[in-house]
Amino acid sequence: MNNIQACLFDLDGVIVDTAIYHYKAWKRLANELGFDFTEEQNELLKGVSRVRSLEIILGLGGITKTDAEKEELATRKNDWYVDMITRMKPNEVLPGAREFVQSCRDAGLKTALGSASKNSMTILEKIGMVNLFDVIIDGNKVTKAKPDPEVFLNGAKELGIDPANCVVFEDAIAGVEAAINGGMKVVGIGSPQVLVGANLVVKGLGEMSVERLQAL
Ligand code: B16
Ligand code: MG
Repeated sequence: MNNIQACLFDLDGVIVDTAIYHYKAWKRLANELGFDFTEEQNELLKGVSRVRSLEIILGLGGITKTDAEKEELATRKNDWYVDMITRMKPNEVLPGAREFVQSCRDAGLKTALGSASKNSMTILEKIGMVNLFDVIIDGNKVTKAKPDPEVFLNGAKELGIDPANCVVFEDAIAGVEAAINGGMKVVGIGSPQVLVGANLVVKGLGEMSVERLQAL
């Protein structure tokens, strides 16, 4: 039996599905730049930072931009994205996510958010989940992107829990690797073929229970 004392959650793809809003905003930007951007290509951006996402999109369109132009483009995309997420409702939480985070807390486990998104607070406020996390580490608080473990190690440190006693919930392969690199257990949300290395892979937090954590 392990000694899990804290659960650290990625946001996009684990608690909510904001990928569709990211996609709409990036597609609008690509179209304005004169090329298309498909939903399949959007998969490349999961868990990736805003700046890196823009670089991937510019690469797909075969376009080169200066750093100043890149900043302007990323801001333009983010303004459209923020416009959409500020209209999010509590019923957009993924099935079982709110209940599982609450059951972790009821069982005496600490909870933290570990997300690459600089818009994490806006999303948590809109879905009414700010108070379900003891610690919130978002894209404004880290300098290194996943698979670097910084986001999760900072979460564990702020919680005061040893990384070996933490479990991370992640939908992106870079996030699964970040958890492993940080010496933590990891539950993948998605496909076992993609999320290689996870201790367990489920389709969503609705399949999780505190009891299942003991078998990791
Ligand atoms: P923002 P996560 C990530 O969130 C998203 O998966 C990724 O698609 C996005 O580019 C990134 O946040 C940055 O988001 O532009 O809002 O700062 O999966 O780490 O919760
Ligand atoms: Mg994610």
